[in-house]
Amino acid sequence: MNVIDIETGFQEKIDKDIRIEPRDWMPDNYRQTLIRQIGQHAHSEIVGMLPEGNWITRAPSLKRKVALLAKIQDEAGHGLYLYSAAETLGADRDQMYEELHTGKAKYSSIFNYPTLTWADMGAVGWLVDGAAIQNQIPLCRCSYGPYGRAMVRICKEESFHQRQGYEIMLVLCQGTPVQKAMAQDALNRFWWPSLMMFGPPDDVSTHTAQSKRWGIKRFTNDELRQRFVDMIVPQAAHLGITIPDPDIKWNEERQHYDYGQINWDEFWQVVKGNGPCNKERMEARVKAWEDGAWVREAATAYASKHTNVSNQKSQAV
Ligand code: FAQ
Repeated sequence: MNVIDIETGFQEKIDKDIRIEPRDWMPDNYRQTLIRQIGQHAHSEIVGMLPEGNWITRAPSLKRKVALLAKIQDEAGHGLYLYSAAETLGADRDQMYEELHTGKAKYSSIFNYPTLTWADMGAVGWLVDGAAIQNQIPLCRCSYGPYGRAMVRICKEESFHQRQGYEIMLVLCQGTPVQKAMAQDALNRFWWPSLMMFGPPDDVSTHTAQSKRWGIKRFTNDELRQRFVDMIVPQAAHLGITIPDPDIKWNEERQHYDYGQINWDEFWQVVKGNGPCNKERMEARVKAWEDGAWVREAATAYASKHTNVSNQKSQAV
């Protein structure tokens, strides 16, 4: 079989929705695209712990604190499944961390915005996890097996996160006028950055067309963004708060909500490292990595001692 036949066979498998597994042949660009996307996704989960971690010590009740801690631990778990999925493609985890810490690897723009009030914990769960779910449910059908399977569990947990975020918003919106104003302010600040999470518009997105052909992405960035808007508008109405976009209105012909212009300059500034918290986020990750050096050294020493002992035992047998 020549290379063209192998590539054709690979695409036929994808077109028939047959999963690609780690030991299967795959084009190098397919592998690299997945390592890039899964790596960025893993980094987003890990950096995404920081804006919420900011509120653990200030959660308004024990119940809220326990739920927030559990959510943040879930995000850590998601990062770990995703790093493992990238490793099945030959990526090296330490190198992925290195790329994050030196600013070479991207992570989601949304986590470079500050969380200023408790209501932001509601808005992050409702909007950020809500956007994550819209984007990630189709990824459960990703052509690459380990990524798709990791996404099934991740999506179940993200759905729970969204419910708890919405419930925080609901309680605030049914509370005092000051609490409701806090919820409105959180929506005002997180609305546009949440729309940006879906990535650049389709006519600018560099990877979408090829990723769709390969069954990595099932929908375009704009399609998923529209689904998100359609889901959130009635939920905001139920909460009794206003989306900060005067152009939001139901379009009978399209059977979708129209929405206003996204500030793509702001998006690219944040992606390039110039968002309100990029520097702070990276400093926190690098510090955590450096502070954890002794744990990694101890684990490596323990593992090598353990391996030596079991080698000696098997030699004795
Ligand atoms: N931020 O050609 P496209 C979460 C980059 S997890 C920064 O459209 P693609 C859980 C993109 O990488 C949230 N960069 O790219 C949680 C590319 O740059 P490159 C993360 C962005 O890959 C909740 C360039 O722009 N989710 O929230 C962004 O086809 C609460 C051109 O873009 C995932 O990662 C952005 N928003 O589509 C945790 C899901 N958008 O690599 C804690 C998986 C685009 O050429 C609390 N990823 N860029 O240098 C995906 O679905 C895709 O990668 C997209 C981007 C849709 C994000």
